[in-house]
Amino acid sequence: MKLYTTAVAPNPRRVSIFLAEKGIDIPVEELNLGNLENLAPDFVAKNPMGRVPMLEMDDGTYLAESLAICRYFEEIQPEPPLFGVGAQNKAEVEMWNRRMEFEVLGMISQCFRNTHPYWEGKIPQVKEHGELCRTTVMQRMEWLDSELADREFIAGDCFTVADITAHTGFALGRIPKIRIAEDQKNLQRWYDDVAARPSVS
Ligand SMILES: N[C@@H](CCC(=O)N[C@@H](CS)C(=O)NCC(=O)O)C(=O)O
Repeated sequence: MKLYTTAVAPNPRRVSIFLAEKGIDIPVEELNLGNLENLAPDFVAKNPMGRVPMLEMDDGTYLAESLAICRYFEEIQPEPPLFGVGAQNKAEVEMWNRRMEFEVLGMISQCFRNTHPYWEGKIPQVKEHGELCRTTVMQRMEWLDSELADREFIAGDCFTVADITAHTGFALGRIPKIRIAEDQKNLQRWYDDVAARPSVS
C-alpha cells in the first residue's frame, strides 16, 4: 500500500491528518504539483483525474478521493472513530462534513483559484466568482461562530472528519486572506484547539 500525496495541498492534508489521528503509518510518495508530476503518464494511468491524494492498494488497484480513502481506513481501523458512532451521530457527521466540503473548503478553494496570482496563466480565472465565494464563506463563518457557541467541535462534542475538512479549508484561506474575524471568538477558539492537535500541527 502506498499513498501518493502532496504535503502542502489541502485534500492530501485531510488524509494525512486523518491517518495521524488514527496512528496509521503507511509508505508515501510525494508528488510535486508545481512540476506537474500529477500529470505524468504513469500517474494518470493510475488516476485519470491526475489528482492527489491517491491510495495504491496491495492488490494493484487504486482509490482516489480523500473522503473515500479516509472511509477505507475508518473501516479497517475503527478507533478512534472519526466518522461518528451509531446511526444518528454518523449521519450528523456526514451532514457536517458535507457542509464543510461545500460551504467552507470548496468556497475557499474556489476563491483561492479564481483570485490569487499563483494561478494566473495556469488556469482560467473568473475573479467575480472568486470574490462571490469569498463573500459566501465569510457569511458561513458567522454561522459557524454561532454554532460553535455551545459545542466543542463542528459535528458535536467529538473531533471528527468534519473538523479536518473545515480546518484544512480555513488554513488554505490564509493564502487568499480569508481570516476569522476578531469578534468570532467561538470559531477562533475551535480553530486554535484543532491547530494544536499533534495531527494538525
Ligand atoms: N475531490 C478530490 C480533489 C482532489 C484535488 O483536487 N487535489 C488537488 C490537490 S488539493 C490536486 O491534485 N490538484 C492538482 C490538479 O488539479 O492538477 C479529493 O477530495 O481528493
